[in-house]
Amino acid sequence: MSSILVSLETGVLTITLNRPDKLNAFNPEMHQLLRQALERARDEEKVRAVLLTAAGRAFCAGQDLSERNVSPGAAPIDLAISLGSHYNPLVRQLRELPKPVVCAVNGVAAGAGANIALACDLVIAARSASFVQAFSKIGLLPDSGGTFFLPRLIGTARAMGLALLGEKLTAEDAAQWGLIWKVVDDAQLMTEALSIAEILSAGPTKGYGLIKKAFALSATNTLDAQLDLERDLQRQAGFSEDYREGVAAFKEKRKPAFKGK
Ligand code: LHQ
Repeated sequence: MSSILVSLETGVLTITLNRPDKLNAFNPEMHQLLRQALERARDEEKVRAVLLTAAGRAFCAGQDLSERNVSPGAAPIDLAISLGSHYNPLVRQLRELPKPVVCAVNGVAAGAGANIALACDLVIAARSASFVQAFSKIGLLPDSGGTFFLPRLIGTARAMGLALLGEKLTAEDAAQWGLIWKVVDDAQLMTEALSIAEILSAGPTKGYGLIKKAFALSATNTLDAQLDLERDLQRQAGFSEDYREGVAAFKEKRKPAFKGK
């Protein structure tokens, strides 16, 4: 059974983490297949939004801790190799994909699993889901962008509490804290997530890509630099077919037919 399932329907590429008996923990194969699926999302014009979710009761338990011999007696392992070759490229790929990525968190998201979810553009969680910065429980620090995303999303006080204590944050608290977009009843998760992904897949894809770029750069820009960036990106957006269609549809009081061009 493949550790990643991929299907394309109405412009939405649904990617499902599929190691449910391992709580969808990452092993090298799952990394490789996920990266390939995201490359497909980038390259195929038909793909206009991505929906990332997972099979079974968990979203993802982070690194598969049973993969290696980590024990007091064993030789030390260089974790930078795993981050450099797997997790960091994955986070960059999600952030740099010029198409929106919706993440439907169906259950617990722990360690790198939580931070991969937060690297997506719009996170929707089932009421029974939770987020755990489990790293400190095993002597590590949040990785996969955790130390970047957490303080920016919820402020340093809450980010530090989560990172130091490694406690479970319920999906409801995550939504209330502004860590994620929203929480829905478990039974509604996939319907709601798919409906959002379909709205996005029928939207102005180029404009969405530019929104992602502007937000990414705002993390380090001054206001002056960001204003210049908005000017430059808006020039590009204004040259898109979808901008012309959007304005025409508004004037004609009809629904726009965006082509993602
Ligand atoms: C697992 C795992 C798991 C294997 C549960 N692996 N089996 C990057 C670079 C390189 C190296 C280091 O890491 C990283 C990034 C990281 O992600 S580090 C953080 C790794 N992840 C964790 O530390 C999470 C560990 N798991 C947990 O804290 C809990 O299991 C969670 C909160 C995910 C779920 O709790 P429960 O719902 O209470 O389930 P459980 O604890 O009973 O787990 C169920 C089974 O899944 C159990 O196996 P068993 O044979 O007893 O049924 C766990 O051992 C196994 N499992 N996570 N990451």
